[in-house]
Amino acid sequence: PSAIYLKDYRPPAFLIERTELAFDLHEDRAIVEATLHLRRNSGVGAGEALVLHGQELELLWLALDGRELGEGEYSLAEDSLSIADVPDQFTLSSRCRIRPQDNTSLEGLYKSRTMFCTQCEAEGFRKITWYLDRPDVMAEFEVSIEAEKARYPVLLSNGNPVAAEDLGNGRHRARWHDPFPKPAYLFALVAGDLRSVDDSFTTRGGRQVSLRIFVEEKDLDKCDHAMISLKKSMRWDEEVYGREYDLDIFNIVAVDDFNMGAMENKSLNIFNSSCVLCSPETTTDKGFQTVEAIVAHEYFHNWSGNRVTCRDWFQLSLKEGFTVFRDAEFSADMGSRTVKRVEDATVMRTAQFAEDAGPMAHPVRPDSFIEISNFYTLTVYEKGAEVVRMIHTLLGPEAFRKGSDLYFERHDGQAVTCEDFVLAMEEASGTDLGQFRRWYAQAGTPLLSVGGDYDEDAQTYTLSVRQSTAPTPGQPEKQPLLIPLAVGLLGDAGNLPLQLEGEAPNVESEDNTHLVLKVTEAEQQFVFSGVRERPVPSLLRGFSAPVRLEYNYSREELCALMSRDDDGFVRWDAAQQLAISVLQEVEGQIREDQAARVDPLYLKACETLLQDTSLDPAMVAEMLRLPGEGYLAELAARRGGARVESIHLARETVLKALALHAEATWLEAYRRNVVNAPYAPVAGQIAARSLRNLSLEYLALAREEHIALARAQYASAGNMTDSLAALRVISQRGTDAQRDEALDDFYRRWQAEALVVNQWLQVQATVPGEGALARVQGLLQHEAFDLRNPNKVRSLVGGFANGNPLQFHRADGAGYRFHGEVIEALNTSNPQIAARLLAPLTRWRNYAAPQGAAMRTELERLAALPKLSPDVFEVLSKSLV
Ligand code: B3K
Ligand code: ZN
Repeated sequence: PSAIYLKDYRPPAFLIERTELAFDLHEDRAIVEATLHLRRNSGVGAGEALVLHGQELELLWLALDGRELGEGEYSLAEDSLSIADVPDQFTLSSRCRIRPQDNTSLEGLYKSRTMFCTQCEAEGFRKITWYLDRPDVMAEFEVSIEAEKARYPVLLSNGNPVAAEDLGNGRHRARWHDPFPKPAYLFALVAGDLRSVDDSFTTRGGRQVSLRIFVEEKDLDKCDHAMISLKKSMRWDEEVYGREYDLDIFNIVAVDDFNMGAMENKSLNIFNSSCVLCSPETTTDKGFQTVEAIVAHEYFHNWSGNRVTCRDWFQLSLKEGFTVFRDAEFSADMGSRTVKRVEDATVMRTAQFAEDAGPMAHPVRPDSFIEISNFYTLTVYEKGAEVVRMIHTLLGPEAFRKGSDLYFERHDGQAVTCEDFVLAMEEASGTDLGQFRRWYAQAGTPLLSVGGDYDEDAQTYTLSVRQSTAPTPGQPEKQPLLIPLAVGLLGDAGNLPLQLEGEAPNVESEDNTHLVLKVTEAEQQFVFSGVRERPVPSLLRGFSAPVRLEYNYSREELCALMSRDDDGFVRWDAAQQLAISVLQEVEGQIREDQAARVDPLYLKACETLLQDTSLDPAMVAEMLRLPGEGYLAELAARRGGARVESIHLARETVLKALALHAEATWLEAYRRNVVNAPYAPVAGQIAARSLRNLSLEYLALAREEHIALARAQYASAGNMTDSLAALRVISQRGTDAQRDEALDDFYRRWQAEALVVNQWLQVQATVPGEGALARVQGLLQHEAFDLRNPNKVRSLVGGFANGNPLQFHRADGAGYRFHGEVIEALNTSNPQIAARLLAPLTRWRNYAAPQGAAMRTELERLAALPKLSPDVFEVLSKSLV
């Protein structure tokens, strides 16, 4: 496999105006007839041959303008079909045989349990028929689907239904027409025995849209939340972005076997069932929030992605970064803005920064790839969203809205680039984003090192800021970026008014205590005047840029920020930094064989926080949740290599100290935060459950007797959030017998609910102790497990690698070997999932001996296998250089 480059982009030599597809679906095959109305792209394709994409297609027949082509008139290669001499305008018709039943890659047309469905993004359409499978080729689609009526009563595609016929022989046919030209990656088809929950929405402009969520009959009672979320999203996009829905139908279909969360196909969104089905009995609070966010995300794509799409896959963040920003703001508006920001910052700092520091590091707009499926990453999605957020911060909400209006209006119906987005933002706002553009091209996480200096006589406070970005693969030199650095200064009695020397009085925020500094140089100073006392700087407020921030705070200063700053993100961050500094200190003591001593200052600060009932319990919970072992390992990598055992021990030591120090307060928080109202996934209840269940975790650590609380909670829980939280505590902290009893009971109760069983698999993957690997290996054979189902693989295998650090990183390398063997099997059946599972092993450079070396050994073993998929090949080869 070889790389393709952004710099080699060329417009298509041919365009397709109309695409007619006819599917004939059978139990052992599908026949696909396609008629493409093609024409040369003026000025580009003169004299060029027509080259179509195709994969795993059996070509049965081919005709140009109605005349069948003989073997000498076209040529077939591995993944392409070329015809040398074609007119400037013509139709090309083909008939192919494909085998959806055997398609385990879950890309193209495949079968999920009893239904046919499709996943075409990025390049899956070429597994359906010969085509110009690239996003800058947009066509109007007409689709007919024929199938057995009894097995597949529901036949769906994009756009509007135009006909339904009974064919008399037990088969029937439906025809669909999508009036909006679209790239092939937005095509979708579903055929199955499905029921629907129906509703409707009237747009601001008065269009009546029929909304339907299609599921298997048994899941009809789990669609309400997704439907409510859909209607909220439709309203929100009208109110916040002025975007209305544009067809009379919007359909969602839930499928069990799906590589990603969901897919925004025009008017026919296909969802992983885990991202649409919800009920209080089977779904956690987190699950409800995920469903709301993903329904919104896919809906928002109708404008940011479908009406305006990407010119090529290097521009993926154009639609994904923007749409993630949109869904994040939606979630913030629906729930708690600060909690949402903290969650997103956590994903950035723990997972995206790790990607940026690893062998697969790439810019938000990558400049090369081998397999595009490997670039649906946290960098393209989440960092891409942070880049859009920074534009929002720099422009302000009104100018940003003008920019998005201009972008949508100017590019409606087009396939465009990230540059087009930035240009629209620049033009509408009059802001120069010249230097800012580097965020799209430069990989890696910038480091901001900040120092503060107070001059009591002059009453000035100087922030000295240095920025730098470490080299990433292929990018040894880095340039300074434009970084919006939101700051405040915390004084004894609250946040101080800010006045930058030499600038007009700060009017940016009402109380003048918040300011966004524009960092543009490698080194820069900002002087505040009229500062009457020595302040504690409150930095990177609201996580104003996706950077690592270094400031040498004392623990007292962190305590001050944590308890008194008026920025919620900074308070949380201070709590995290304090925890990290304590954890690192304890780890040092452990490694030196000293008695571990947890700083009482930290314990006291935490207890004070927990006692403060005026705070949002959700924030208190986030502040008292210790950073995970994976993140601590990532930090340790920069300090000489992570040692999993001492990191684990240190974390356990601090957890236990905090549990014991505040035992009575934890118990009080546990009792206080009980929710008596009927279950609802609303911010207030979610917050209470979150702090209550965190309290339970600490209590179980403080004293064995408190396991009884978890068992009682498990026995009486009326919702999945509380039930699963209790099960986790029992499995992590209870005796073997208590654990086995609870796990058996849980399975017996929920074995008919696949999504709940996945949670059960995940809980087991994280059970501590030597036996963990054997348990996980055993579960691979369990009736509830299926290697072909990505959700199950993620729960069990992903759950073990990411959620059981001590056992995954066993010194004997058995955890890595097990993981590698699963990847080996998936390399053949589902390359996308195989490549994703490689991520934890690619971090081998972060780990000290013996783990680091053993991880590398496993990667080398895999690299030596014959027949690697391009997906797996790309990750392996980049990880081993
Ligand atoms: N656009 C899809 C992702 C498709 C993944 C293809 N490998 C989901 C989303 O981001 O909305
Ligand atoms: Zn998306």
